[in-house]
Amino acid sequence: MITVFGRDSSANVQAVMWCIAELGLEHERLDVGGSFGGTDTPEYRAMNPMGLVPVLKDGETVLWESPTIVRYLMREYGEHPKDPVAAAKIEQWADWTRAHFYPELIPGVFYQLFRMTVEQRSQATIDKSSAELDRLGAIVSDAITGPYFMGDQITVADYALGTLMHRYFVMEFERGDHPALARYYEALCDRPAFRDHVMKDPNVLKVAGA
Ligand SMILES: N[C@@H](CCC(=O)N[C@@H](CS)C(=O)NCC(=O)O)C(=O)O
Repeated sequence: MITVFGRDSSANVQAVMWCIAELGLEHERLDVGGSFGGTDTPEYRAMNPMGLVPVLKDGETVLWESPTIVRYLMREYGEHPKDPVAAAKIEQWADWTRAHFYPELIPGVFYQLFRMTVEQRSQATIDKSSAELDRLGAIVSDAITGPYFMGDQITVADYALGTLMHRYFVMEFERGDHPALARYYEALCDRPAFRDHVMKDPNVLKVAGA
């Protein structure tokens, strides 16, 4: 039995839950983190020294860092290439997403619009990240072979980028015009597992005064 520790409003938890649902794995998810708390206990810190969500427990195996969890699940229960070159071609885009797209979208735009009051907000930060997301959007648009990132199959690159697409498209900010990204998001929205686990209302995370 798989247990996921993490509130379902977290994009990192959502990536793991989407993967579990796509793979049809039996599981339970426990509300931990955010307003639920539970991450400061010695027991939780023994599982994840960072005290963050998600944590995955699969039998005796305990893992944290959502991209690592997704890779583990795909290798153990799904389809992830055994060929090192084929695997690297997919993983480089998953890593690119975390290294480049995520910091601009989440700290650069989402934190500004949802986690800060209007007074704390820096429009200059949002504008800088929006411009960078436009540049990155053009780069990744050329890489998406469709309907999913790497073609017909959902891969670890989708769990990285696809999860972010929901916030990218529902947040109100200056998005560049990237039809390939819009088509990609539409294809994901047709998947029940994506709808159930990723298409959550981010407004629940809005602080008062945001
Ligand atoms: N790199 C980590 C980041 C984990 C992370 O920052 N989790 C956030 C939620 S998205 C968290 O635990 N925040 C504190 C909390 O929810 O209590 C991962 O991908 O798993």
